[in-house]
Amino acid sequence: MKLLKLINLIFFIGLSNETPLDDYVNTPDPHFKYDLINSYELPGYKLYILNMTSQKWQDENIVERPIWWHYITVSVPDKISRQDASFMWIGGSANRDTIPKPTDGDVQLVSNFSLITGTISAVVQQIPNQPYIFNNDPDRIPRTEDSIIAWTWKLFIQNTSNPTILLRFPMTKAVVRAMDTVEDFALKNFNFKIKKFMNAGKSKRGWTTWTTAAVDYKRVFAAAPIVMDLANLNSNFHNHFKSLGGWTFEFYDYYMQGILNSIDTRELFEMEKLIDPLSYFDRYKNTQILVMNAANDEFFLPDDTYAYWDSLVAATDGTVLNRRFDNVGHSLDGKQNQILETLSGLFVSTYENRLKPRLRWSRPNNSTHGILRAFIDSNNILPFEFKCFYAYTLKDGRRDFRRAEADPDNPSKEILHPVKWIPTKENIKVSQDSHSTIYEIAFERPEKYYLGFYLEFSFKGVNGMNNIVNTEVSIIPETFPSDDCSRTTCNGKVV
Ligand SMILES: *[C@@H]1O[C@H](CO)[C@@H](O)[C@H](O)[C@H]1NC(C)=O
Ligand SMILES: *[C@@H]1O[C@H](CO)[C@@H](O)[C@H](O)[C@H]1NC(C)=O
Ligand SMILES: *[C@@H]1O[C@H](CO)[C@@H](O)[C@H](O)[C@H]1NC(C)=O
Ligand SMILES: *[C@@H]1O[C@H](CO)[C@@H](O)[C@H](O)[C@H]1NC(C)=O
Ligand SMILES: CC(=O)N[C@H]1CO[C@H](CO)[C@@H](O)[C@@H]1O
Repeated sequence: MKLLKLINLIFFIGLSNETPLDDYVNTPDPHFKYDLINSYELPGYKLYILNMTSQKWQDENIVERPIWWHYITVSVPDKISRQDASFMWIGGSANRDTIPKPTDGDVQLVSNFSLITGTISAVVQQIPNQPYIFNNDPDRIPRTEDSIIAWTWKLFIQNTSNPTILLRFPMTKAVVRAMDTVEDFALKNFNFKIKKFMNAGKSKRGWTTWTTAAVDYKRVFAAAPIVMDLANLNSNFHNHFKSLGGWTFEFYDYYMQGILNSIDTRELFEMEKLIDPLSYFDRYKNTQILVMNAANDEFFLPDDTYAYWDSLVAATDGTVLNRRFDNVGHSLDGKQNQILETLSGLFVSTYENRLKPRLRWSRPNNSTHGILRAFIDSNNILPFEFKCFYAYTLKDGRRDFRRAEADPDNPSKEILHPVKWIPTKENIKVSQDSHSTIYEIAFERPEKYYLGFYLEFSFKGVNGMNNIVNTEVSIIPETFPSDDCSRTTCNGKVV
């Protein structure tokens, strides 16, 4: 008995059991195929546009159009530095959009990436393959983005016996099939044997980055989920309610579908087991994860990380990295170049197994001050620059750092909420102990409103690119402006 248990432990240590998400993704679908539909010869690289059918999701009784297809744009640079790795950018857009062109934003991102790194790079679009009309939807609305996700969450919460109804399932499968497609295309056309991928995407595509890295952990060697860190969902829902006294206007679809009444229910916990990144952290042991967030995100809060960061550090042996972009909302508008630099730096340094920044921190607040203390090990590279960003919230009653808020007179509209993050190098104390260089900043607890602050470190990376990493955001005072909720008292209002 004991021996059997031990053997089981040895086999299963570090890997959660197969979940219905693994089963769904790994089940072959006879609809899977791809065709080359266009190509371009451009200075330094070629683009190949593929039309890939990933799967049939549900059937005609549930959805009007169950076949999922996707444009995949593959960028092949003339000068290839490595043939066995690739980058997959997870893109959105709708299934009625035109065939991708070299000037499209996502196509430019992967083209630039392939030129900088000398690797085949691709963007897969129509994740999800929207818009969608559900047959049991009395309004028969063509749904997109959060409206579809909220609808499928509602269907799952009503009847948890069919997990594949969750949109995360086909979204994840489509990206895994996109990797299969690029692998096959590169082998047949160039005789390159791609064995590993780095994945990245924003928002819903960021969540799909987490789940793809989980189900395909052997192939995904690096993953950068961007503006999507609501891991530990139920716990973070509480954080949102206590911080905002309601729900950000960006959660409108979830609010309207009554999803927020399900907080603390068995159904929500069932859903977490299937699609919450936290449920899959033990799959990321050998994957370089870089979590990128916006300091003024309208969906998410700066301290959402408190609910999962330590677990992620433990699961990845401390290799996980954190990047926060100041003074920008969920769209990350204007940060395209920095995202490109961060992604290409991550790819090359991980592929080449170069020394990466290793940053730890703690928040040893005392009775008068909020304190943030960051540690960089002595045997690591040191930053050539460091600074702090801090910001005050704007009004009573909310711990709210968003770029925009709901118009109180018309909650379906948003108005600007200009929280400003200010950079400073003053008052950062640098010291040494036998193991590390220590950077410490302290702020007095404000008498009014909330104060957020975090540290930023810039390291010299490969090919002249910089690696910038951040600590979590500290928020003082540590109190919350609103009472917590449970189940139906969570419905609240939109703010
Ligand atoms: C892509 O494939 C889908 C599914 O087979 C098809 O409906 C669509 O017309 C194709 N699009 C193009 C541009 O070939
Ligand atoms: C990529 O390259 C294009 C020109 O080909 C350029 O306009 C664009 O700003 C570059 N950067 C990003 C992040 O896409
Ligand atoms: C839940 O869905 C399953 C099929 O997935 C069905 O067999 C069952 O009857 C449904 N239960 C309810 C209460 O509708
Ligand atoms: C709290 O820490 C700050 C910063 O180190 C320090 O200036 C202050 O004296 C401390 N307060 C107390 C009560 O220890
Ligand atoms: C003394 C004190 O108030 N310490 C607080 C510092 O902040 C953390 C949260 O980040 C609280 O848990 C501590 O109570």
